[in-house]
Amino acid sequence: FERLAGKTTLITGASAGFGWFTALTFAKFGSNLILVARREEKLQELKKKINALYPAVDVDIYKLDVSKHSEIKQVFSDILEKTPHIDILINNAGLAHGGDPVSTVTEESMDIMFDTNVKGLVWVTQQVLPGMLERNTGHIINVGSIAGIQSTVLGSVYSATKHAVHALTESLRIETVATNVKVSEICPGLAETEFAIVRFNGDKDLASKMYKGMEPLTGEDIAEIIAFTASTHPRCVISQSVIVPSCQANTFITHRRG
Ligand code: NDP
Ligand code: 8X3
Repeated sequence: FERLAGKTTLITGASAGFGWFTALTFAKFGSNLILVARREEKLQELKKKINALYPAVDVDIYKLDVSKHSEIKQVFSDILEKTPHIDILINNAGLAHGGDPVSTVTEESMDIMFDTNVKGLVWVTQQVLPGMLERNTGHIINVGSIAGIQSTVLGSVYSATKHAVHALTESLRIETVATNVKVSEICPGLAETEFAIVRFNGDKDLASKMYKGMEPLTGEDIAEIIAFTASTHPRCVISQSVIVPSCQANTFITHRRG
């Protein structure tokens, strides 16, 4: 992962789960960091941890709700004024809100998921991509999902948002093909983070049932894949990776004990 040293990486959704562990992994290999999420206190905790473990790494944190376009414009004017050169953008912030079918999904759930997972990703990309194109170098890594390949049982609209992430990632790769900007998509399967707790509105018992009788992926597993994706030779792009726990064959088939 030595190609990460001295780079500047912006991670959305760094206050928990994949984003948190990706920040720690990138810091370990010497990348400076810009970390954004809504929970500033969690970002402060992470910054403190990274400062203690890797004192040579610069860490800036910004409170940002990526579902709010005007907030993105405001916060990025500060980010880009301080750090105009961002090498790697990891569009990771995202969530599932409930698990309702198409027939009953609410307007609130639709808006939260599309505004965060799809629109937020586009608005953040619009802030960072122009600089990358101007410098003719950079890497955008979008966190999609296995649900963006095959819809999940509980995830009608969530799956739709992750299918949209896939489509946008492909479009972005087409749009940047004549440049040295790389575009990658990471599609994890079942991973135990705060994801299920958020999906089930804080119900930890319901959340833990998602992983009953199986060993899910961890935030560290996905962080390692993202770091590897960001570390390949400039001529080499990992366009899409699907990462599942060894007991998960695809979206539908997971082997569980008992
Ligand atoms: P977590 O819930 O652990 O982390 C989600 C992160 O996204 C948090 O840091 C949260 O920060 C941030 N976030 C959510 N909404 C917003 C918002 N509006 N603005 C800014 N940040 C936001 O989940 P994961 O780490 O598992 O999820 C990360 C990504 O991986 C998501 O895109 C998810 O869809 C995807 N994914 C997850 C899988 C899983 O099984 N866990 C599988 C496949 C994909 P805060 O609340 O502080 O804003
Ligand atoms: C999340 C995948 O299967 O947990 O992106 O809904 S799943």
